[in-house]
Amino acid sequence: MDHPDSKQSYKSGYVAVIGRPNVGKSTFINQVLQQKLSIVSHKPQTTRHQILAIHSTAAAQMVFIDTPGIHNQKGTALNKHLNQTAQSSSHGVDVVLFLVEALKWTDEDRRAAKVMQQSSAKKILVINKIDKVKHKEQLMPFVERLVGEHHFDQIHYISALKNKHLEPLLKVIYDYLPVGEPIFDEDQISDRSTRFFITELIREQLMERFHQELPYSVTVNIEAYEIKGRMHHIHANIWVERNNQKRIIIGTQGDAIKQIGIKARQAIEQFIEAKVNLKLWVKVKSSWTDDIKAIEALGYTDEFKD
Ligand SMILES: Nc1nc2c(ncn2[C@@H]2O[C@H](COP(=O)(O)OP(=O)(O)OP(=O)(O)O)[C@@H](O)[C@H]2O)c(=O)[nH]1
Ligand SMILES: [Mg+2]
Repeated sequence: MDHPDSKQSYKSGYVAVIGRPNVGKSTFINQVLQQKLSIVSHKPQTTRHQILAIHSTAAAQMVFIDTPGIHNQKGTALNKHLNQTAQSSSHGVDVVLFLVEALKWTDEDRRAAKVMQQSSAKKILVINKIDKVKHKEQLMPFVERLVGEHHFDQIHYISALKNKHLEPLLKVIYDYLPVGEPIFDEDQISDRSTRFFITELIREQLMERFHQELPYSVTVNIEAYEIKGRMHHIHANIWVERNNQKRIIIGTQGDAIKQIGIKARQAIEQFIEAKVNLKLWVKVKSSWTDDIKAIEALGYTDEFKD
């Protein structure tokens, strides 16, 4: 996005993207950055870490915060941690984008709206997935209800997937940002390491293939990373909670894990632009989602700090 007055008024700031699971938060951010920074799937609770996505243009630096979807599931330490992560990200930001799915309003949206309402930032209601709405006149009563219940500074209708109507939204975000220098180096696109993205690309393959069979708590960590010549040798562990989940991932005669390995390797090669030798191990750690120490060990407390 270029603005004629960009030299006098370079702007920078933080934009939290909040909403229940599966509304398209990560899809939106990837589309703005034109880069797959955040993994996407049709299974709710795909995003499990707070990720900064840094969008630098000639006029502004918008630091988007992708957050785990705010959900109603109680119980495990991981679930609580995910909600806390999403909640804390709405504080200390300049703009909050509250994403909803067109014509869908659930208890989880309501819960997410409560979080959004606590923020003192500018609030933009973003109705996503409008490509799915056949009868656009249905949007009016839907939106009227939302704005009757909550305060918003702006309303936008977009399709993140089809890249529709993102420009006007970006323009408004720009308007709301304070004048300021870039916060991050303009070449930097995220606060996360390459290792982090590698584990996410492996997890994405697992989510895509086993979205029915596996709980969202499957996690991945890197055991070893060695560069020999031009080849990156990566050993990664896939953590599950039960033996039967391990059997599912491995598949008959190792068929499933082999396929996942191939696809993940290709995605990683594309991401790091180098040849990769990927080895995957499936390991069982019972009830790690209930174990705060295990969550720490797997990097869940390594969140962005102000
Ligand atoms: N039709 C349509 N589908 C979309 C759109 N945006 C996202 N999706 C789909 O919705 C699903 C969820 O998208 P995500 O971007 O993973 O959603 P999220 O809000 O990040 O979800 P969590 O990380 O689980 O909180 C994926 O299957 C996307 O392809 C859209 O504009 N139109
Ligand atoms: Mg997401």
